[in-house]
Amino acid sequence: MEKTEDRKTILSGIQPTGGLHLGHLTGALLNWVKFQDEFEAFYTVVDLHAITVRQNPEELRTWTLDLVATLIAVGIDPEKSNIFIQSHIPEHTQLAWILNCFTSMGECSRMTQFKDKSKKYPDNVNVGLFAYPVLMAADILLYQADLVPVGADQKQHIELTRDLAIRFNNIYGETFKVPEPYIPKVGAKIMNLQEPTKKMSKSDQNSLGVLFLADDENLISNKIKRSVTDSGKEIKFSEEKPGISNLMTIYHISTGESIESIENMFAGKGYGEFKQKVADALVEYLKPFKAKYNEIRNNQEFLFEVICKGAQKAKEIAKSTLQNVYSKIGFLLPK
Ligand code: ATP
Ligand code: LTN
Repeated sequence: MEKTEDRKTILSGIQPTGGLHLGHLTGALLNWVKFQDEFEAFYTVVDLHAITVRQNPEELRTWTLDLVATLIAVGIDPEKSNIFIQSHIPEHTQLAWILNCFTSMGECSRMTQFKDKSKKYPDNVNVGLFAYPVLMAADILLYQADLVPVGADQKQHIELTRDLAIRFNNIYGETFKVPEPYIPKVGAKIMNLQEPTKKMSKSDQNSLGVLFLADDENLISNKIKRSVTDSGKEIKFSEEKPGISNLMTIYHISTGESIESIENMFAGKGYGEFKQKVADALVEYLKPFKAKYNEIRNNQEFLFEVICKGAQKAKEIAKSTLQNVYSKIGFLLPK
């Protein structure tokens, strides 16, 4: 699909660091699908980001292809969107280096994700982990993205991206589009079922709290039934009830029922009955995704075609932005 002047650009990324969970779907991927008709879409599997935490090479390769298949299975259409692998486009690291030189140590030190991950992996607090948000800024600014759909935890990184774009533009003249985040109203932060004040995260030690898209029906039901709920017995959406509110969000996503109508439907009913209904609804909701995933994942040739085509289009735009940046910085361009 050709880029036309009036079509805006959307870009987002996701790490190939394991199976996806429900939070990835609601916080990010459903919006990737939603916007692919209206925007020129670039969706990248950020393998360079993934290695800020130690990865097993075979696993990383497998997860990368799993993730491409997942993106297509949830509804990202490779005929409409450019799906590509970050490391296939060296311009990402090239621009990241330049942006590193415009980012202060203080800015990176303040990033919540850096602080959290440094605590989680104290033996591997590497420079890549520190500079992670600058690489993310490069991912976004290379494509002159207008909109970046992400979950709530990424807001701070997009703010840094905006600051870097504005800073660079102020010094060298208009070079980068200043992007806007898109954070959904519902589902931007799905909570861990066992610790509902913590976001669901694929790297959690206790997988009982995480609803993986690949979990089978029994496992999904079990995890929901064993989820931690709050004191009291009302099905009500409120800050004091993080466990029940999280399950209500999941029910809303699975059925389309509004939060208000869920409260009415389950007035006077107990937690046990509600959990059963949430489990049934989620199992039903995920069924078509599972069937499609299995079909696509087995067609490796198709997956490679998709990422080669995606990389071609991405390369064109990335190259042109980087050339412009090189020239503005004062690098001598080869003849
Ligand atoms: P980690 O495994 O360290 O938790 P991650 O899953 O947050 O990493 P990514 O896989 O790159 O990292 O996340 C992809 C997208 O999914 C991002 O836009 C992120 O904001 C969103 N996301 C991740 N977890 C959740 C969640 N629990 N609820 C809503 N959105 C989420
Ligand atoms: N840091 C993001 C993943 C990511 C991303 C991006 C998201 C890397 N590059 C560019 C949006 C745009 C995360 O979810 N952990």
